[in-house]
Amino acid sequence: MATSKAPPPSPIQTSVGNGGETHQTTANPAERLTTNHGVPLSDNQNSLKAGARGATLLEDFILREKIQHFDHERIPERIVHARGSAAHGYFELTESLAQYTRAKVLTEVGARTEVFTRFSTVAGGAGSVDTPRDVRGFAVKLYTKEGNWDLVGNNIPVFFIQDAIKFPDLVHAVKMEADRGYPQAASAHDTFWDFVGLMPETTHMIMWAMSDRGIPRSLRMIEGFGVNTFRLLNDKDEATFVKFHWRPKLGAQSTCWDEAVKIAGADPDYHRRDLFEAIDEGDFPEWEFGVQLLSQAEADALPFDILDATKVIPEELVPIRVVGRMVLDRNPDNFFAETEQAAFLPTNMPPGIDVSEDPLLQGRLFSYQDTQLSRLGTVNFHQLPINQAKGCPFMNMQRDGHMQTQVFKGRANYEPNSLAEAGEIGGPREDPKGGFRTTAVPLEGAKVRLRAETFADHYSHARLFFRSQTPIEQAHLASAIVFELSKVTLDHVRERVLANLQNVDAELANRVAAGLGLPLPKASKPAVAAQDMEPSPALRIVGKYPPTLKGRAVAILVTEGADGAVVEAVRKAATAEGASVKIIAPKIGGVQLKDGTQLPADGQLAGSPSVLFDAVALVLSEAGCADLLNEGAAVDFAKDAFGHLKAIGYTAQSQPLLDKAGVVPDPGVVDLANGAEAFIAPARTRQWEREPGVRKLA
Ligand code: HDE
Repeated sequence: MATSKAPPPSPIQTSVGNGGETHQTTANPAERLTTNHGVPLSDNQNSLKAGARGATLLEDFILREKIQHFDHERIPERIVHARGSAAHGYFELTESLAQYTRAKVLTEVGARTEVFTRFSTVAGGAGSVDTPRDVRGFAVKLYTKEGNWDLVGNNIPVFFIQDAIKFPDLVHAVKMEADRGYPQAASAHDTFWDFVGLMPETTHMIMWAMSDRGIPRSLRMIEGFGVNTFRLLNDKDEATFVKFHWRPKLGAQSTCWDEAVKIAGADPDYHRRDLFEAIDEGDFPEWEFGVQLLSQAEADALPFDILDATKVIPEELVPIRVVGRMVLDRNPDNFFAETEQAAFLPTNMPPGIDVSEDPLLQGRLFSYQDTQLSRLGTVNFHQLPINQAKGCPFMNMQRDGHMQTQVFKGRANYEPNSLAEAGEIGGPREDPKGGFRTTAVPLEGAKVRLRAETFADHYSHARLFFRSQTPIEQAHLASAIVFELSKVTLDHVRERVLANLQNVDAELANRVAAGLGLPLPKASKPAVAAQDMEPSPALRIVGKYPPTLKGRAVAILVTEGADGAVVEAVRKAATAEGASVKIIAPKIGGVQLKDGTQLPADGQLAGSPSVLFDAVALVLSEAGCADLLNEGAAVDFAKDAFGHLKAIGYTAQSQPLLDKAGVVPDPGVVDLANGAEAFIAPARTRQWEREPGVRKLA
């Protein structure tokens, strides 16, 4: 039994007897509630009525103002990337790129630039869950000294389509189907795979999205990519092509599909909570910032077109130079004001950074500004605190419009003007040397609606990706396609995808067909036959992330009479390695340990399934374990931990629960009598070798 503590003192100080409630009042002008226009309120509990039991009066402007504000509290959610969470932090340059760019943010080594970074899913609405199979958005707003730089990327370095004109079709196809309004946040349905089958250019991105990268373990464990090719422009106006990369210190890590599905129910806010809590506890997520740089000649020598966003530049061909880092160290104060109102624009670039002719990027240059107008409702959205340039002033002759918050002085709202000559305010002027300049790209050719021939190869890079994966990842990828196509109801859609997959890799197509239990149709005819490229191990996740407990969560399941010394040993060892440790008990009040001391619980068993943790220790008493044998949540706790390839530490008294859950011995199932360290070693990673014994993969 939990010892009863006195409840914390109530903040409520006075009672005014309005129906028995109590509430705080104040006479201090600095503390008092007011209307939006500053009129102090005497009563925030009761509307104005004709008699205590009478109808409410229209006269009640206080009620009307409050309700009306509430009625308008929502703004349109983002059309894509609606669900997201964000944090503040800083970017620090560690190596100068002055040879390539004049952007101060990339040349001033050691300087810190404030950032606001928003992570998101793509397909679901703002209220959807955090763990669907989906691409993750990785949008960074850097408040540089020369204006905001928004690097609006994803956790996958390529995209589904080559030309922005297909974006509305792609998004319509993946979002909920138009007539039925479902499925929410899921690509496993007819219209998405219909689009995929008909648009072979999606194939490479499909490989990535169906790989484990589509189901990340944490937002702190995703890579980020600028995706589109950009240019850097130096003092001499010489241009260099550039690809931008973010690499998480914790390594890119994923969940298992079955786990991701269960997390969606157990904690729809899994990623959001993880990010918020980590930052709150001072465990700041960090990424390396890297660039791939290419001259025009180097780009021309590649066997693919760097303007095609469905292509990846393998690190083995053009190495990533790590030149900086980003640390997120502060949670937003207010979700709406900051995360929701943040407006990212790929057009936000300081002088020295420029776009390329990538037709996807070219479309993005229009779309984001346009979206912000519809979401935020005014051309003045750049004045919202989260969007305002912080590293430098912003000034021009743009005036007026909805929600103008600046009060300009003087008559000069046009440029050029000579009012300064008369002693009046003249206003800002151009800076031909320091201002933004566009790369002088030579133009040629006729005005056409055409896809470049250099964009025609849709399969070589998909093949490169698949063949670069470890066998474990290949099996996950094939199984994900089987899962998704099994949700498709139209035979011809499945067949078309199977026909295309053969151009990627015959073995992959065969495995998917076998997983579906369907014959393999004839291969489709590609516009250009796929080439074999040198596999790129850098494209894997498995084997790349560091074996560590940092950023990982460990649960210790306890019952009444559990051995406190074992609990303490596991807690100490895991905490020392950087894990966040939670005590899970049948009741939230905690348990009384064998030695009579009370152990408070962080979570109640039914609400804290093992899917929420990376490794679990079962420290049960004999009686406690016997009791849990009839508790489905406890059996699932052990069964899922095993099925999701997690390390399981156990005490001898906990063995019956392991037996009931079908947990069989392997190197990841550790008797805690061998010491907590023996459990920590396998807890640093997943037990991939266990997988063939627990699930059938394609
Ligand atoms: Fe976006 N995208 N996008 N996108 N995108 C939006 O802008 C668009 C693309 C990305 O956290 C929208 O403010 C077009 C690639 C992120 O607020 C919209 C095309 C990449 C975010 C839009 C693309 C992205 C968005 C919706 C094809 C990776 C969330 C809300 C040409 C490099 C930013 C908004 C945030 C958001 C348009 C393709 C990343 C509709 C037309 C490629 C991370 O304007």
